[in-house]
Amino acid sequence: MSRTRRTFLHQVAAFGIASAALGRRAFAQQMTMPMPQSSQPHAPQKLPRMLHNLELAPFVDAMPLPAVAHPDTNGRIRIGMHEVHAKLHRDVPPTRLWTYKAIGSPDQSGLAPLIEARSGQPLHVEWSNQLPQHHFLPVDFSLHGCGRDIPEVRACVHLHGSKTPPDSDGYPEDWYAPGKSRTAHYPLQQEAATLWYHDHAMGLNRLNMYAGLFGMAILRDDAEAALGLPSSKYEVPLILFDRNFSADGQLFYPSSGKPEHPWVPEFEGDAILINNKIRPYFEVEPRMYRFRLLNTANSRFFQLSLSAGHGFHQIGSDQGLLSAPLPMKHLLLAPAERADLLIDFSTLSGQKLHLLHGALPILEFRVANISPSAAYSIPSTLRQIERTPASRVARTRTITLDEAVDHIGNSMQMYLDKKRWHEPATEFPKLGSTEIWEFVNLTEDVHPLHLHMVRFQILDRRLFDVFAYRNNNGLHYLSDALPLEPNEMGWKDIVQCPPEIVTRIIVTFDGYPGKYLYHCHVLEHEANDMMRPFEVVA
Ligand SMILES: [Cu+2]
Repeated sequence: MSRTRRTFLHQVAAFGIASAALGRRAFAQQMTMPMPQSSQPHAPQKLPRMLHNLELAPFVDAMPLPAVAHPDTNGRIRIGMHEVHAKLHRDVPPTRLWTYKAIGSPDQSGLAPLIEARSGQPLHVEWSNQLPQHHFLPVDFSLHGCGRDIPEVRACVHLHGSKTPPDSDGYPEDWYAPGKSRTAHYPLQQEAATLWYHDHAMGLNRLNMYAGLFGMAILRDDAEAALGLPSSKYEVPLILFDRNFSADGQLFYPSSGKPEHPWVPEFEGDAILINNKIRPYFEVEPRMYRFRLLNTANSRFFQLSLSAGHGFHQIGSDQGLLSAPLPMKHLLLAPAERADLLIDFSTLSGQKLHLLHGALPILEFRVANISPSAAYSIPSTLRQIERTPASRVARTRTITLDEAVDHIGNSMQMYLDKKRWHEPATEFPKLGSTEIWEFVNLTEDVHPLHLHMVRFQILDRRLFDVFAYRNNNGLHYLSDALPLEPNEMGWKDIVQCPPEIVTRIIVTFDGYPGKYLYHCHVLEHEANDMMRPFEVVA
């Protein structure tokens, strides 16, 4: 049994069922901060001298906030993709990044603008690719859709969590080269939620996003505004991710050591960044705040808590508000997941509070030494969330999550339903119909699966007999349905699928007909080849 596998089992025993749904690598990531050497399953790679991020002084940089991009009176915004050099820590030289910024903006922070939008008000974004002609991270030309016969730098933008017609959704093959732009039309006929935008170019997006091509978009509606939640400067985006740096402060992305196939199955960086600063501080007043959390890491799951056992309330997840606030002490945030939190600093005048990932403080809240603001009472209910009834289900699809390994167990490729991206679509849900999709995880990883265009509800998870399934003896369950985490009961667009478990979601294909996709949001998995088309048919 591998060390990480044992770690997983010990953790399951220690944390009980709440943590059993997390899986092997999520646990491994909580337990260790691996250096990039550990991510190289093949020949040793010649490493540059690395920056030891954990030796950098923490909390020396103020956490910046993204510039806000409001649409003009016609609902239009123009955003370019640019290379910048940004200071990510006081003691680290400027780092080359690729970022989005409003066209004409002198912003060199590398922090993409926060798009503010209204439910039901169409948004039109011109996305302009003004990136260099060559990539500065190790492109794997052997991945399909990634050959040497096409431009080396390609981009396309997906507004994650949006219900968007297919021609504006950022289909991975709809990429365009530097010097070109596209205007996407987002009807935004959906409820308030924390959305985000990021690159989705075929075979490249794990590198483009590692380079910095992501940003947050907040969709608001009247129902949410009527709740009187903390707003303006008391509502704060927290965009979390991890990176590795070479000693000169440049991004380091590991390689397998095989020049013809540098892809790695996943890896974690030892530097944790929030809003583009390594372990920053943030000054707050002694009062209630609302934080919009987003995990934009390639592979890392964040296990978050506050220091000194301080609690918080989760009020929203991927697709907007929960039905009621949940008092919590720990939050697991998979890649691409969002969490909307309320944190009360009103009893902490003059004190410090830390946001932790595992045992590591990653953000220092400095509470002003002033009298607390008037008490804020959290609304007891947030919105009605009707559970989608099983009677509405037109069909159930069973989809396996698969991994191919070489003779010594190195991951070579991952699949959905044993098929690759370029094979023809096999899922054709009818527009407006409701289906159950059950994900049978035959791998050792947790896969955060994402469906484009739709929101869904998580139904349940059950342990199953992997050995019997592999030997064509059918699906034999080894447990009853495991209880969902209470914060999984809202509308979602990411579902964590742990190993050796069947995870079921119920989804209504409301929206638009056409070609979409679903994929694992561990970006290395997605690139090779855990991504499949599906087509909504009218
Ligand atoms: Cu995955």
